[in-house]
Amino acid sequence: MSAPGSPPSDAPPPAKKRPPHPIRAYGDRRDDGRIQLSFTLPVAASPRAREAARRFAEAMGLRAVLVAAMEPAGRDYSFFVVYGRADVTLDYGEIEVPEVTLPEWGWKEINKVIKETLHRKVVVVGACTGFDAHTVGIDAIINMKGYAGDKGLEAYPWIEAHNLGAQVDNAALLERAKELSADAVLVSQIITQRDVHKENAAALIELARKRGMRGLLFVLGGPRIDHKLARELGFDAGFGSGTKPSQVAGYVVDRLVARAEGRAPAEGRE
Ligand code: B12
Repeated sequence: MSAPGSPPSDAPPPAKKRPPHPIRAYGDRRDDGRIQLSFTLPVAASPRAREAARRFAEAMGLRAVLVAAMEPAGRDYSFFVVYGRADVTLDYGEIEVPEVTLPEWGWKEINKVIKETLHRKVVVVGACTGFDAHTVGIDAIINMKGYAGDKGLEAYPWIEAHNLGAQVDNAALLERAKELSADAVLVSQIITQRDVHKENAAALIELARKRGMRGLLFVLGGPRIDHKLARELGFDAGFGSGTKPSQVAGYVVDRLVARAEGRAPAEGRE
């Protein structure tokens, strides 16, 4: 747990200049720039299709292109694997990505911190929202059995967890969060076709703002979600593939404790 008086754990770290660190793709030798790329074209497999794949990769800027595999992928479609050289150098030193800072707490410690610091149960409400019916991810976080040997939030005596399941409307989720006086709202978005996850997640935050509920903690999760995207969509934090329930519980409790100690303001609270 962060010491009282220390900066909130989701505050951006102080800007520190990293030394230049140029990187190129690694194929057979360091800095050779060789990469492998796969894609599908809407043409039947044939010598012309193979040449189309080569030109396609060249048009993307690859040099010395080799079409390593061409496989039919249904009628009138072909799947290609190409190798080529990308003359791209990046300065790794310039790359900054916001990351969720998590306390290193296990089940026992999280319960202890809630009991001794907040003196009440933490209430979370979660759902897979919109058209999305993929419940396995939110179940992994909330349900008793948990994920990868890590107990789910329902297994924490000091957390009251409500899993609303699949295809939950944003308005219904907020309504339930209000009824339950929830501390945190957990949202799962698995379907990303046509960026529906972004649209749906941003709409939830917009609605929460309109209803004066943005002071709750909003956490977004799913295989294509990361902290940066979640922050851009207006959430407090984002979690991707392989997330364990104790990481989510630790994050939520750390934030609530930080707020209780006056180290972190509730976002959007007027
Ligand atoms: C199982 C499955 C289904 C099941 C879902 C059953 C259920 N009750 O969930 C069924 C058969 C219903 C289904 C249907 C469809 N599916 Co499907 N499905 C899958 C599949 C095979 C596995 C998903 C899964 O369970 N993963 C396991 C869990 C544990 O992982 P996870 O979701 O990533 O969750 C972890 C993290 O992301 C994170 N997390 C997730 N949510 C949250 C939330 C919070 C708050 C936090 C903190 C963390 C967190 O923590 C979890 C644990 O680490 C995937 C392919 C794949 N291999 O991933 C396709 C997949 C997701 N499905 C896909 C599609 C397209 C569909 C359909 C549209 C197909 C169709 N044409 O009908 C429908 C959509 C139905 C709908 N309305 O949503 C695509 C999505 C493509 C895209 N990018 O949009 C995938 C990727 C398959 C593919 N390659 O095309 N599907």
